Amino acid sequence: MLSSSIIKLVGAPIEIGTSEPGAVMGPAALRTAGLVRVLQDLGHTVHDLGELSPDGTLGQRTLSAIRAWTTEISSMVETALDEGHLPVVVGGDHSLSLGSIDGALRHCARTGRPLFVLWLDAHADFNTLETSPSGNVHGMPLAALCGEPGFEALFEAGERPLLDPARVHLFGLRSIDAGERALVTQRQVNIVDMRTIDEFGVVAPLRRILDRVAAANGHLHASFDVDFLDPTIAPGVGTTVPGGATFREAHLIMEMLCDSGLVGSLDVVELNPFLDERGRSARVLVELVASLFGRRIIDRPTEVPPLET
Ligand code: Z70
Ligand code: MN
Ligand code: MN
Ligand code: MN
Repeated sequence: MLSSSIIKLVGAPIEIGTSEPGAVMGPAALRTAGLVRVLQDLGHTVHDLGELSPDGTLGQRTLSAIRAWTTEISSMVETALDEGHLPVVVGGDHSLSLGSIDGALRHCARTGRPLFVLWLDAHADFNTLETSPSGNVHGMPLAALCGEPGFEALFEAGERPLLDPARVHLFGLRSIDAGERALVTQRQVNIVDMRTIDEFGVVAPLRRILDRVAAANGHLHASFDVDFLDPTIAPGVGTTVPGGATFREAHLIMEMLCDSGLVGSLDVVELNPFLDERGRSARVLVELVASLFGRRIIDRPTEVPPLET
């Protein structure tokens, strides 16, 4: 994480993309768990833009209501990046990434840097309106961003930069629908699934991704879905999938991302405080964000020193 950048924090309490109510309370729970204070205590300047609430979306569950969110989030993220700041969007369901990644793409289109996405999630979120078994838009944002057909209603009319599926890295995948499985293969999306993590741990696969982004001088957008974590440490999410990342794996990932200095924008999504247990999930998320933004146990040497004899 670049220590010089100002963090632009915005809440996106959207839950139109999911069938499980409660994600609307996500930003409030993260604030209650101390998100802003933790970042400030690490020495960061936080510009807290509060919670977005696009006109005409209250009570609406339509694609055009999602478009209103996409448009607002996108312009906030693009502006923040243009100003050299680091946007953090806290949700809210995963359909908010339509906006954050669209904004990052627009910014990158001007700077010429390639955009890479690290999608920390149990799911691929690469369904189309045709492949989706649920119809929930939070299972579709990557397909929409990569230009799969049928998503015109989610974006403002006119040209938009598309995400290159070959620059998307799914990480932690362990639940995928048949249609999206075929599609991610066809589009050559990069996948580190749970089996890979079980075989090799998180370090080797993540280092490969970070090396690739660094070699391309890319902008890395990290999108963190709570269900990436094992439900035993983060039960506060609409769709729990067993076999998720452990507390230690998740922290290590955040520490490696921090050390890399490559993350230029971040989403924290799908926290559902209504389903949480005494704030546990919100607290874990705040801890993880702290690790991403520079909290460490000790300023460590790069190698464990040899024992003195
Ligand atoms: C399923 C669908 C999903 C998040 C659940 C689930 C998608 N593949 N995404 N939770 N974040 O309905 O498309
Ligand atoms: Mn997701
Ligand atoms: Mn720009
Ligand atoms: Mn998910």
